[in-house]
Amino acid sequence: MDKVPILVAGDAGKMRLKKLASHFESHHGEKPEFFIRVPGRVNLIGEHIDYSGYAVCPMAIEQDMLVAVGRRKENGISITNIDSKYENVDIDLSPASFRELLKKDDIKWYKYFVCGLTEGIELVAKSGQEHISGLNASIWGTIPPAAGLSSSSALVCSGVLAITHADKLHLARDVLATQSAKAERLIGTEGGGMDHAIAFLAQKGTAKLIEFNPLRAIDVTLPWDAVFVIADSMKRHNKAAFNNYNTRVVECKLAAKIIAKKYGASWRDIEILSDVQRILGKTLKEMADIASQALSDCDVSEICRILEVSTTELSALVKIDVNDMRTFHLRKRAQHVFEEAARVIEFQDVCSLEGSNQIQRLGELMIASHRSLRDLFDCSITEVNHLVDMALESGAAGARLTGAGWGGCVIALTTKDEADEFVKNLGDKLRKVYGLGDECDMETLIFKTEPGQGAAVYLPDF
Ligand code: NG1
Repeated sequence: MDKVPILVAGDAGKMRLKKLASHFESHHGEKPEFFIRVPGRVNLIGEHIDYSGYAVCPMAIEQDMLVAVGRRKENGISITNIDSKYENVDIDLSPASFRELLKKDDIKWYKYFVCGLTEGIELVAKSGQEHISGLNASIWGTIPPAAGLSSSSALVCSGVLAITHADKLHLARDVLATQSAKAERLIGTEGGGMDHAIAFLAQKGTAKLIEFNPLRAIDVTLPWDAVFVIADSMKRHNKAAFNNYNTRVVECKLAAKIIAKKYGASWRDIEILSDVQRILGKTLKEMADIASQALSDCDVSEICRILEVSTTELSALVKIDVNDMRTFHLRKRAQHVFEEAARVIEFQDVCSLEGSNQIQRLGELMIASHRSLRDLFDCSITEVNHLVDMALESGAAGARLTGAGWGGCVIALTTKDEADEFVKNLGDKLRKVYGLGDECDMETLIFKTEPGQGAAVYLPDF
């Protein structure tokens, strides 16, 4: 697979690079050598299924993390942010000091970048290359944090790319994506690989079907008249601060093991729901039926009884202390995963077969996806459900929660002809509901989005 492109910025991009370069120079006392740009993403469909091994359909967005980078002779790394609400930090540039910092429970914005540096250094070490002693970095992010648009992963990917590029290690984009997904788990969330994959594999003008094991990105050409709009519920959810995301990961793993055991497969080797589907040789529809028959809500003792293991053994199998968990909603979670995986395939099919009612069919799939996230996966909240309803009342063909959930953004589908009116209608509703005055720039809360470019390196030519 090819490498991250090294580009020269266009006029608009150059203005931003210059501003970041001047911030960099005033903090680090020298000019940056290069810039890294990693986009955020919006997931069109396929939510909470990447960590079960199923394909998802995201696209990169315009909002991004821009990082100015310079090597330095002295040991250590100095990280600053153009936004002064994010504190600066100086640390040793060594995996040991990174791991020490990541072990602490406090939530600091730069930890995501440090996760990326940690795994980036690992890649450099594996390549047999010497890694540089020090690095200066200044960051400018435009992705709203904790809003389901992958700001954290963009920061992680930036860390991996910054250190490997500084060390002159130009790796294939899929390798960088895989290592970045591994890196983000250092923060404590057991996420899938969607965000890092689209960050590195995105291409302007096309959404991507991202498949896992092995990682692959296939173009999904959206209907010519489709317009996607992101709307923000203004509710934030930092998934590293709560265990609800990891709980869903564990529920899906346990569902996979229990189905495998009930169907006589070697359940200890089964990690994820797509494994059990493959072993049983069933369709997604058949798997959804199996989930509704073979699974139910269970507590820890019930799961231990079914799998014939102790709680200690169970905790080791799913890599968390199961005693911290009460009820596992295995049926609902697995049913969502199999049905959502089928919706992704249908979404791609509808996109590839031009027809008169493409938009309507895509919209229906998005609505079904949202209902499933709300009712089966329990990862939506009242405000997000309300936003989806308002988007549909304002004329969207479909709308759904995007990203991990429990707050964040909604992605809505409309058409070229109706997009402006839709944005205005929904904007007016949001103003009323959120009680926003005329001074509020609605474009930060509701905006059209198009498939953007993946990660790139920029060299200063000014
Ligand atoms: P966001 O929205 O960035 O928190 C998370 C996971 C994805 C995926 C989605 C739900 C990480 C880094 N990201 O995304 O892998 O599982 O939730 O579809 O864990």
